[in-house]
Amino acid sequence: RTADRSATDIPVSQYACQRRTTLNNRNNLFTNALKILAENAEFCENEGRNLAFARASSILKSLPYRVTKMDDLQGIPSLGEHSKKVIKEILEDGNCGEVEKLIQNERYQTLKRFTSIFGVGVKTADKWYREGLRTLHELKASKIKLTKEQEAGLLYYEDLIVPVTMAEADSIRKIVEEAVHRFLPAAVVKLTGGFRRGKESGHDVDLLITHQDEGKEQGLLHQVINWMAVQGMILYDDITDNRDQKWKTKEPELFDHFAKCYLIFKLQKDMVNVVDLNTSGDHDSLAVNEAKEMGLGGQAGTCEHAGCASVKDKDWKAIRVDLVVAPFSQYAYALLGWTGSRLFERDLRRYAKHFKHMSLSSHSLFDNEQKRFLMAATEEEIFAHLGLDYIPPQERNA
Ligand code: 8DG
Ligand code: MN
Ligand code: MN
Repeated sequence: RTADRSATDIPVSQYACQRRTTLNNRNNLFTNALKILAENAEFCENEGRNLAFARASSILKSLPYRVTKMDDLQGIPSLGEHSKKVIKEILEDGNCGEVEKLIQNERYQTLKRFTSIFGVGVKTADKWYREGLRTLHELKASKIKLTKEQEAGLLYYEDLIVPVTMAEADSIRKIVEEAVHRFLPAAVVKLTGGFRRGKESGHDVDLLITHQDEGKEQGLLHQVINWMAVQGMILYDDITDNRDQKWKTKEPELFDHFAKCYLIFKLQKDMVNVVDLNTSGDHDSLAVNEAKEMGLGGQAGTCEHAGCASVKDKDWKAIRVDLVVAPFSQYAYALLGWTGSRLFERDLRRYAKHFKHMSLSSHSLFDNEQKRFLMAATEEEIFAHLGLDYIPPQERNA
């Protein structure tokens, strides 16, 4: 089949939940550039611009062909003038001047560096930048007061910037499941997030926990965390119940009230079945290179700084893990909400509101006209309530 597109092709929806987006992205060249522009808009706290570039990037990811000429974009929604200009430039010159300049830009580089630390958001990174800080060394040397979370983020930085592999995610799932079963033998521990969408690596491991007998799951999270802490599996933990302020301000739409725990997990390397722990694609080159420059990352890394975990041949890896506990009656909604991608979730909610007058969250679906909650035991039922074709997790990589 040729890569050509014709007017008879099925129209592309502006809603990510009406598109099938696999990991087979034929338009990497464009989406990588748009992602950088989206990221920079985020660093400038320009939400509208951030979303516009994110949407443009997402729509290109869903196309079953590679864009080779501007004509290929006929009838494709969500592409603003700016995004089109970027695509045109890449088609003509192989790259985009604005993006090339941006990746050399000191503020962009610094904010990217600082926000790659666990616990550091744009506001904090920008404050540090304005105070004249540029590198992690300068940050550590400064007298700036860090939160407990940021301290842990810096301490395990070199590990946390290395992508988590599927094999690692799977062994952590099994370890957590074993811990959970000590207290509730029939509980379910499900791998969600990017790994459920078929990604081979990710920035963390997202685990959703539930139990058939609703109510039994109460108190479980504390028990499990305590037990794992005693086993020496926990480097950092932050349990929240329903005061998840971080997410409320950052992404109010994705905010939920489940008991959850943001962890830094200590994974013994011999617990992982597959050999290659240190290599993986999809590296964040800026952050990884920086770690190497600092003598932090890579194989032979040691750091003179007193606060750094000295790393020569250590037999474990620090890994970010999100644990979420959902009551059984909300499980399908929680599963859908925690599988992502972010943009897919966002568009599901937007679609529900605009076309169905319904409010979707990770807890429930509320019909604003019938004034009632719609129950669902499976994700398929939720899509059916919304009048949408079912999109499996592997096709939610919007
Ligand atoms: P990655 O980790 O592989 O980089 O990608 P990901 O798995 O898609 O991203 P993620 O940041 O781990 O998020 C996965 C989904 O979980 C996403 O759809 C949003 C949701 N999510 C969090 N944290 C929170 C939270 O605190 N509250 C709510 N409601 N949702 C959250 O990750
Ligand atoms: Mn994740
Ligand atoms: Mn996560």
